[in-house]
Amino acid sequence: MKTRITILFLITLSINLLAQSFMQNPYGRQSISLNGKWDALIDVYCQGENSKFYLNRQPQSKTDFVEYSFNNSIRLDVPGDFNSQYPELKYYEGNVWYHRNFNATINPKKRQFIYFAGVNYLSKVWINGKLAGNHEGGFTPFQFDVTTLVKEGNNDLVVMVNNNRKIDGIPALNFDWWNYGGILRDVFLIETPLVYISDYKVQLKKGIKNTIIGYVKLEGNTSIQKVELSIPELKLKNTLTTDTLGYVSFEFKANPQLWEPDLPKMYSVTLSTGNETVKDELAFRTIETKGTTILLNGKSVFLKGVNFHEEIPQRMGRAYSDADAVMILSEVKALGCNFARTAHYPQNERIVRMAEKMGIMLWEEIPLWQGIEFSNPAILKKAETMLREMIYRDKNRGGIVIWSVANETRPSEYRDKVLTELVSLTRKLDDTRLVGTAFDNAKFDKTTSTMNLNDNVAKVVDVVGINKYFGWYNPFPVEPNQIKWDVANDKPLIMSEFGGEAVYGQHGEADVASSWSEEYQEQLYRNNLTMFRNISNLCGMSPWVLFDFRAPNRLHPTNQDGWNRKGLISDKGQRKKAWYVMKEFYNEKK
Ligand code: GCB
Repeated sequence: MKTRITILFLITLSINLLAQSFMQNPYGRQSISLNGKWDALIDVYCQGENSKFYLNRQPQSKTDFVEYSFNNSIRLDVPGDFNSQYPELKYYEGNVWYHRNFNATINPKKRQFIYFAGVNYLSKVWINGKLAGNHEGGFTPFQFDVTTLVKEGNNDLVVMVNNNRKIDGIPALNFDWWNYGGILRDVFLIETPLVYISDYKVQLKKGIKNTIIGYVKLEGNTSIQKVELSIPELKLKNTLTTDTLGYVSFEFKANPQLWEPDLPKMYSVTLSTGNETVKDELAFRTIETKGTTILLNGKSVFLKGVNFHEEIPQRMGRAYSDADAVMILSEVKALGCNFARTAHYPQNERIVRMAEKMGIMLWEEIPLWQGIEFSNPAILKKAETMLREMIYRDKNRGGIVIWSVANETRPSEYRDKVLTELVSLTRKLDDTRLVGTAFDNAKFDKTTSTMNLNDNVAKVVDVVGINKYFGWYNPFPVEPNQIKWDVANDKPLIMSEFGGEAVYGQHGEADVASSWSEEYQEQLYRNNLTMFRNISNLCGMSPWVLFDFRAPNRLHPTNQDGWNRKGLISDKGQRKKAWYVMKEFYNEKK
């Protein structure tokens, strides 16, 4: 009896760990794209809910009138942030109402979902005047089952988006990037059978190159059912049988060619029930640490990386398409990188998938960025949800090697507790990748000329990321080659950020920070690379940052004017002198 209860408890627990509010791989589904022009009302004084904009009411009689209308309103491109679409919206933070119509065909044997790949920050969705649901968080997907709300023919879809920064938000009130609001990413109407494949994981077992593990989860009125999993190129075809809750886990032998940056091999994988087929492209690789090294497929690897935001600087807006992903990632490759940090939030799935195809390992993190109110219990809950959503979405992306739970948070009792819980949740959700976080509190000890880090969270992660701006926010305390490092010396260390600002085409003294010159930035990079030679557990680096990016808090009128100028590449795409320093370093680095 006791064992049965324990087994039941474990099944429920594993299903709860999986439980998510959206399906795996929207791109492999039967869907209609709802991208395109949407009508929009800019609701500065937040009247829309009171006035029930979601009803999209039309005057009913000669004496009737309505004080809002989506007809002849401005129109916004979806996907895309609203700030970059009209000059008046550049700094806008607040409510925007989006509206569009779509056609649907009703089939009683099907379910309909509306799937949003990312809306910043709060969203509330109505179909035909009825609430479908709401979501908090700007960088992860969500979906609603709208089977009972959608009708045959023409349907009315209204979304209220709010991108106000808030003290209990993640990120919170202040962050160093543009607070782009709106329906930032793809929107789909997805049709599935009544019982459908909601989730699956197909990856190599932790550290084992010839064993594929995973699970399939069906959603709906489930019963014991067969699911066929096939990987034709490996001549693999397995028939799995779910339990009554629609869940089945598996483990089988296989000998895939392993994914690596120089040869990013991908396999087509198909999952089918009698009623549905979902296809994906998957990479198989192992990632582990051994002492102070990182092992990719059992071999030591140095992560030659760079940071980037989900932004197209030339367009001054969010990146959302495959073409955008190629633009950013081809510059990552051109620098000689095999690794990138998608700062500071889960970027769109197109970028993550493209990086994997192009052979770029990724560090992905949730936007727990400085200034977070850790003493507020709501924060842990929200952070857990964002972490679950990130890992849930990307657990099949072999290109992702590190999950990061935060960036630059101040140690405190609350913060240590929250981050430690997030680290352990990460491991429960996915034990096949490394867990890390970026710290900015490594300190220089004058008496010993040594960098130290005193932080409880560093003890619980697999890899320690250090952000250190020597040469910019702090001058080098002694000559770069004199600085010794004794930070987390029992595990791999990644210099997850370093750099300084320079305006492309601006020339000046290489030792004067306020010249904002390419020469100063170039020398700063050389000095940092000199210092890094003294870090014996250094396993990788990601300079800050690939492109100049927009940040409204950067107020120097001539050198910044709303841009963070730490890019190795300018907002117009020109490579600064420091770019060549990094390029040469990566070319030579084994
Ligand atoms: C940091 C942050 C990053 C900033 C950068 C800077 O430490 O992690 O988000 O943009 O410094 O430029 O100051």
